[in-house]
Amino acid sequence: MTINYAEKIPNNVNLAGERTLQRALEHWQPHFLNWWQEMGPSDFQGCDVYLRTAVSVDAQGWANYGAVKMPEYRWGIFLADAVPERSIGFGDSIGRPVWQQVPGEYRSNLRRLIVTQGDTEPASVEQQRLLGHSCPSLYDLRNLFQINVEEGRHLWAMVYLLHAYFGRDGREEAEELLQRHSGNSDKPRILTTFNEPICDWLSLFCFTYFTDRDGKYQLKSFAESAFDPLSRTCRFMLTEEAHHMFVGETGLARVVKRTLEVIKELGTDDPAKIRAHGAIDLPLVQKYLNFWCSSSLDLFGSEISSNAAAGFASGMKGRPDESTYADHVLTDVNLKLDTPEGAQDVPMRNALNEVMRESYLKDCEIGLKRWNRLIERAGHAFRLALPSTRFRRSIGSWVGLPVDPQGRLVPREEHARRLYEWIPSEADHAFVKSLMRRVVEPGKMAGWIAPPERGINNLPVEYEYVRLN
Ligand code: BYC
Ligand code: FE
Ligand code: FE
Repeated sequence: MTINYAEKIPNNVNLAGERTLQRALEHWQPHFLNWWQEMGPSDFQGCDVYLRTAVSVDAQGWANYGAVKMPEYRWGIFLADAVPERSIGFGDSIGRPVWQQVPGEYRSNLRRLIVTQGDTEPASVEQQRLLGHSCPSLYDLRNLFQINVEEGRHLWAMVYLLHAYFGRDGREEAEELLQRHSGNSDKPRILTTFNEPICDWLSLFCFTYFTDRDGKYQLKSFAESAFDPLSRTCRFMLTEEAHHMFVGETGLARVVKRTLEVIKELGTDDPAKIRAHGAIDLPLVQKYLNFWCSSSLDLFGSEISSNAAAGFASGMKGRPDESTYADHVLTDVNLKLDTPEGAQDVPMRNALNEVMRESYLKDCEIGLKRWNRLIERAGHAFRLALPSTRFRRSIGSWVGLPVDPQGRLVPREEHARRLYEWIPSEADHAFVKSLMRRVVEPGKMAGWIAPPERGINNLPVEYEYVRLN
């Protein structure tokens, strides 16, 4: 399945064979490019960036590396190969053939899911728009831009589905995806996390660690979908997602590593002294983890959700890795949920957001183990941890309750007084921001972060990944 790059819109869906659709997408394309210029990375648009571009959707062929100016990146429409005779894997219609068109009764729900997914992609690019100015190295700058162009392509993926399968409503939604903006008070992005500012690289690493990982889980659940074009699109998107989470995990590891070096150099882990030396103390890293993890936990929706039940019943949205479960119908099973009112038995289909959140959290633990191993090897007792799922929730049964990061209910007054022991205060943000000075000499790193273990695509770390001209 080689991608056709000869056309205006690179694709592997035989777009040339569907003239009306092709014209509609070619009409949307300049709107996207305008959005990229206005809301995408500020500056750097004329620089050569060492980017990877998909050349085919199979495992061997997809990554092609080379110097590209971002506005010339070949955004397009790439679906993973169809699975022959694929049938629905779960829910009420299990075993029936998957859908190549959208069944009328599911149209509005499916459109809502695709629009919500699509909305997050450009939102993240908007959130990260100014970070290039304060990059800790050219290597990091290149990674930021790689993520940004791929999130732009993920928007293309959802816009293709809207245009190809949802008629006029779909085309209108595609326009609106470029009109809502992250943090805009009139037209914000749909999900809260995507309206949070990302003003520094520590936030970027937390975002790509926690929030892109929500992307991984949501995409996995869509990869199971009975709507086959959605499944195929998401299967290919998942191959791109791995790098985004890699940037988060290794970015945080490098911050921890550098801090440990400074602790050793100074012979103290006193946060004030670490900060005075221009590094980020570990308790501050913990506050950032608390903030972005709790925000990302909301992205799974309420623990008890009729939307989740309807999505599963119909076949629209499965569980990530559905085939690893024994029961794919879930009509007579309950899940015991921990609510502020005590344990509650909930029909499993209604509790699937929580099931997903639990598997997500297990995946989140992996990085924590690695970072803590670095700390342990350096001989320190400090450990980083994930906050409790009850902490700082804006969605679900723990909404607004005064809970500490360990999950204990505390008096409201204490919660208000201690909140900024748990998440970054204004002063913490200001401190981290003060460290964010641009370092662009090839191979050089800012003082708050250790160099990566290796460069991109077997190139040395010193390679000039972005040519600033
Ligand atoms: N903020 O039944 P409920 C990614 C709304 S990340 C604001 O509890 P449901 C990426 C919800 O929309 C992956 N609103 O939840 C990462 C609903 O509103 P309506 C993004 C929220 O529907 C980094 C109401 O509350 N993909 O790809 O079962 C960089 C009640 O909903 C939030 C998706 O999200 C929130 N956090 O599940 C780039 C997949 N949470 O409809 C990219 C598509 C809930 O009643 N979306 N609400 O007005 C979905 O599958 C579902 O919409 C959700 C919510 C999982 C988000
Ligand atoms: Fe994405
Ligand atoms: Fe991503």
